[in-house]
Amino acid sequence: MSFTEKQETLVNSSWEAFKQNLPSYSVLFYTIILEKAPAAKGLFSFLKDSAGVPQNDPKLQAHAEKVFGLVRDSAAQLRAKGEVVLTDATLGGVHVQKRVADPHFVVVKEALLQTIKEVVGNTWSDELSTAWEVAYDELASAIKKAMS
Ligand code: HEM
Ligand code: ISQ
Repeated sequence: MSFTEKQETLVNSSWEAFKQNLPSYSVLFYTIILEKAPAAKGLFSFLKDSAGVPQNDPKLQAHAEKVFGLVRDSAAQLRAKGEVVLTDATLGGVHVQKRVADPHFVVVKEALLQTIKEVVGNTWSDELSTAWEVAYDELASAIKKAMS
């Protein structure tokens, strides 16, 4: 099934809500990732030297915003042309260098979906969740392809 206008709208509106409170949602995102994969802490330059997840770190926020923003872009691309083409040619190399593997992509996906669930509160729906999931999966496979 192709990515619908409704799905793109659902992703866009929750992306806007995510950005409204970036400081707290970005901390939530990393906190969930580290709960699921404690060893991932050492991978991130902006996490490895701090005790927990730094609460007011512009770099951490910018990285989280970039990840969610790329998933949002992926939704727009799926809607416009039915496929995701990486706009950042360095994305494969960065993740190869950090030795990111398939199970990590599952962890980041679950953390992203749990964060969005928190962002949208009682407007959460299966349809919204599926829209983010599809956009993430297509982006993740484009990154994995660039890694191989
Ligand atoms: C770096 C995006 C999946 C770990 C980056 C960068 C981007 C990015 C844009 C460049 C630096 C930045 O601006 O943040 C994504 C997207 C993903 C994804 C869109 C999934 C669709 C993963 C996964 C892991 C991971 C699964 C493993 C836990 C890292 C690390 C860096 C990085 C460790 C280097 C961060 C640093 O500068 O210290 N990623 N990534 N990424 N990514 Fe990912
Ligand atoms: C993956 N790649 C880059 C940045 C990230 C930030 C948070 C969680 C996962 C990430």
